[in-house]
Amino acid sequence: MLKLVQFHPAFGVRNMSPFCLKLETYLRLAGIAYEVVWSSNPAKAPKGKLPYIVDGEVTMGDSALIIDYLKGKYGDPLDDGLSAEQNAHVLAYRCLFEDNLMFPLLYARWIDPAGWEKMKNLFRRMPLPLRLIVPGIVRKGVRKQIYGQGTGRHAPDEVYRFGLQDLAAIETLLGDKEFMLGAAPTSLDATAYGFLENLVNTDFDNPLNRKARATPSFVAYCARIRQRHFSDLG
Ligand SMILES: N[C@@H](CCC(=O)N[C@@H](CS)C(=O)NCC(=O)O)C(=O)O
Repeated sequence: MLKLVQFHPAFGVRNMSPFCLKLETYLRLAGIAYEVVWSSNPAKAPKGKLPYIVDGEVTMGDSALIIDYLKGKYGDPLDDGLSAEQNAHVLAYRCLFEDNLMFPLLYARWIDPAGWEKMKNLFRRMPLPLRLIVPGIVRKGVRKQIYGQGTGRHAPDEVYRFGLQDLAAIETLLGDKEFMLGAAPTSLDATAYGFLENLVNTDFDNPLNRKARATPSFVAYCARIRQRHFSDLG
């Protein structure tokens, strides 16, 4: 059976990595059988990041490449009937989440002192002296990544303003629909749920989490996907 290698559950959500939760959601929405292999070491992944899959002889990293591979091998029950315009929306909004909102989200967790206070707990089971050294190294790596992308050069209120603009656009797209593009899920919903679940149902205290929790359509969307597609996990 296909193996999904991903981080352990944390902070009250199935996965605190939006990309791991995206891929697991995709597998569930598309009805592809899989088993989870838990990992806390992205260094062992083919591209140095989680999630990745092992499917027989195939070991593959990157959720977007993996979904393309899965569509080729198992068919495309989610996006098959989409028009060219709808496919363009899937791509554009996927990039809004993954290549834009991702950076304010990383900032809120790893750089904002309130987020960092919570994130430090992820390392609490490491043996000494690693527990004292590794958190700072990981945080420094994330800081470098955010600075390189550009978001890390902004003042906190500017970073959050960009993130809130993304959430406003996503709220507009969702409107009062069941899924991002209508009554049926598409692959965009895998990405959307991966991110929104992480904002609505974790208790980080920052403008992005607060906005997501205060947006009824986001709260209902996450509850709907949890109930329909993750209820077997309790
Ligand atoms: N483009 C990748 C992004 C995956 C990604 O950023 N994973 C993060 C967790 S959210 C990770 O493994 N970070 C560990 C690291 O960079 O060392 C995908 O779509 O799978």
